Amino acid sequence: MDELLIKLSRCVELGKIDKVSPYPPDMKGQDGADELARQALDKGIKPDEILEGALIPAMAIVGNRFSKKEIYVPQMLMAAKAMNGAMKHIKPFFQSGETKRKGKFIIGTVAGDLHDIGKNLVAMMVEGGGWEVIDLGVDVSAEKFLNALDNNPGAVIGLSALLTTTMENMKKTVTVVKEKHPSSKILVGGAPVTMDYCQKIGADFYSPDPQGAVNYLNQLI
Ligand code: B1M
Repeated sequence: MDELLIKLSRCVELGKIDKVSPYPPDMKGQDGADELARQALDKGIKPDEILEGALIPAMAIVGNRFSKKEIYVPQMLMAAKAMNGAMKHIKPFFQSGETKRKGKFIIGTVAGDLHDIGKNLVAMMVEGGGWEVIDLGVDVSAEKFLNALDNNPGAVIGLSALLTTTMENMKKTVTVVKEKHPSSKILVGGAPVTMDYCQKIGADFYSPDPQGAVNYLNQLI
């Protein structure tokens, strides 16, 4: 692999955003994901190759480390920021159609629930996994999820809930969405949610963490 891509991958893994970013301290003053992605494109490396060869594998390493509790939320956030630093150079190629995403993922925290830290981490990791993410935010009604799916046929839906009281609204959302789109796929997660609950409400998959969500989506393609 090109030396630039190896370096870029390492920057994303370690959360080195750009040259001026002081994190991680032992990389101070060095180019980060932002500069290296630009240099890779300028060198003629295709955006697909940057994505598939450096950015997505780096985020998968980060996600797996987080699942194994080898790293925690702050490190994951830094990696996602570094990924975004590189992605700003790649995004125009998505818009022009030269580079394709794996699919669309609609995510939101269910009605009545304002917790969004976990939901945002899942959104960032899924985007880092090569998917287009439509983030509906927090306190999202079943109707809003349905409307988003109507406007983005074939998208996978992700529901997050952090309260035992709002988990009920996951059930409502699954019912409303599946009634109109029986073949749609719905992924659920959040601290009080379990595989048992997922099956009980007729959702398709439960993941305890962001990488599990990425793995589930990837096996749908
Ligand atoms: Co609230 N809160 N909170 N809170 N809060 C909890 C969840 C609670 C467990 C605290 C406690 O009592 N010990 C408790 C819930 C009890 C229960 O129902 N079982 C609780 C409560 C009661 C409340 C209020 C009702 C408090 C009150 O006002 N009386 C209130 C409710 C507001 C509302 O939503 N309507 C409330 C409010 C808040 C704040 C606004 C202050 C703030 C949220 C800020 C924000 O999100 N922007 C807050 C916070 C921060 C927490 C705690 C401390 C932390 C939650 C968090 O962000 N964790 C939490 C206690 C705790 O967990 N220690 C607590 C970190 C995050 C990375 O983890 O969200 O689990 P998590 O996400 C994980 C996985 O679950 C998974 O991936 C993430 C990374 O591994 N995941 C998915 C999440 N979504 C996924 C979706 C997927 C797949 C995986 O696929 C789609």
